[in-house]
Amino acid sequence: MVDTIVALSTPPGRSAIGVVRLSGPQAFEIVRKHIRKSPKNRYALHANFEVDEKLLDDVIVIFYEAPGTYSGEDMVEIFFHGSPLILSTALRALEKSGARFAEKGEFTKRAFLNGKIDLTEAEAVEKLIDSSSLSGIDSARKVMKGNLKRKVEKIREKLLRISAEIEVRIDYPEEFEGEEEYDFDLTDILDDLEAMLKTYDPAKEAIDGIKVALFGLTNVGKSSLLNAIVGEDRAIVTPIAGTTRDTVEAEIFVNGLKVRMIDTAGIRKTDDEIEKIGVKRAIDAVENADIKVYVLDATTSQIELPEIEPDLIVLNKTDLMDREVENTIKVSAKTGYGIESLKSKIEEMARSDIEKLDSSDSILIAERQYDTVWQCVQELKEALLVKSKGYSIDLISVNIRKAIENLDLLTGNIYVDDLLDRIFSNFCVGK
Ligand SMILES: Nc1nc2c(ncn2[C@@H]2O[C@H](COP(=O)(O)OP(=O)(O)O)[C@@H](O)[C@H]2O)c(=O)[nH]1
Ligand SMILES: [Mg+2]
Repeated sequence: MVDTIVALSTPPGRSAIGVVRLSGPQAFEIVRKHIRKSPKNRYALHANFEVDEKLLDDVIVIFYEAPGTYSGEDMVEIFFHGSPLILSTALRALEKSGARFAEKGEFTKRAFLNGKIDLTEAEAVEKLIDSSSLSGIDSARKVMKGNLKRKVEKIREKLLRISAEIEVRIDYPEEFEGEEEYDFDLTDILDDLEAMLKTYDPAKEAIDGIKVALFGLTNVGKSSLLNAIVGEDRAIVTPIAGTTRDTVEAEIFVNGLKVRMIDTAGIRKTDDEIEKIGVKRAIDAVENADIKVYVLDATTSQIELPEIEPDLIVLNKTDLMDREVENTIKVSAKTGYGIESLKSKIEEMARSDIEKLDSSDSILIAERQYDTVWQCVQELKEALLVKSKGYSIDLISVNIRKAIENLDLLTGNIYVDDLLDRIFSNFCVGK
């Protein structure tokens, strides 16, 4: 029999209230060992919670009857006063009465296993909680409501029909003798999938925050600029070239948008072993950044442009020398001049990316989702290539089947336990 799980669903520590959740076939029975009230579906009941027939706390309890619940099982939520001692005593008592402590994400995992939600929706629950901006929450909510799932189901149906047509020709070639080669069109499907892929980067920015890397030659003032932007001394600043060895990261919020500022080692040729590693890390960090900001020193006679193409160029130390360089934002890390315009510019660039999400309905919000859709696209392109070369339809059928398989992996129509463990281990306990 399926066991009944219990967990604290609010963060540990003192709080106004602490919510304990149970899910499983014995949830009602277990709770009724501590609460002398009959369950009433979806009613907030005021009750005494007893342990060993002694009052522990007066609580609000809600019983949710299966199957119309989050997990698809009988569930109970008990609202205690937020004392860590009351909560740990209650949890231990519920365990003694037959519940098992839940693993991370186990309530949501059960929702998936009971067919209440698919994998994309499960992933959206976590992203919604973790999201660093309201746009991220919007994107996650769309996925949580099943928008991605429904789109994928439609595409899958179309591919299944094509696959079936091909299979029947493979199995009964005599029926189709004299007829023309089977023709099929993947344009719409590929367009839809490619559009989906394009949503991933902005969605990641909206959910995790925008990564902005400062890069440039040594001593141009990158570390000073980071400090000026975040408003505290995070990175070490000295007049000595090559001070910054490792990347330094600091978070700020610009009008509700999380920006992860990354300071990097100055990029130059060096024999210093430590600095060499720093330069490599710098290049990696810049390549991985959503917005690459190249910092120039206004006092140096030659203005060198970098190998990595920047999204934004900043001219620093303009307090020492005011000069005009095309397409740059003038700043001074020392006086603070131009720092606010730089922040606004970064915000504007990030928003123009993220705003694309408003008009998209099928958004990919997890790397795993991106990977499966990407794989599906590769299979379909391969199918088209095989078709254009006039090879036998047997070969095409393999690619189409693999494409369908990737969509099944995306929604969790097919899955392996390992994958579920990986997905749900990122969740909070009690979700
Ligand atoms: N006058 C002036 N000096 C600056 C400015 N930004 C940085 N510096 C100085 O330039 C030197 C190198 O700065 P640092 O931030 O360590 O440069 P990094 O190597 O690019 O990280 C330090 O002595 C800073 O005080 C600025 O805007 N104006
Ligand atoms: Mg530095």
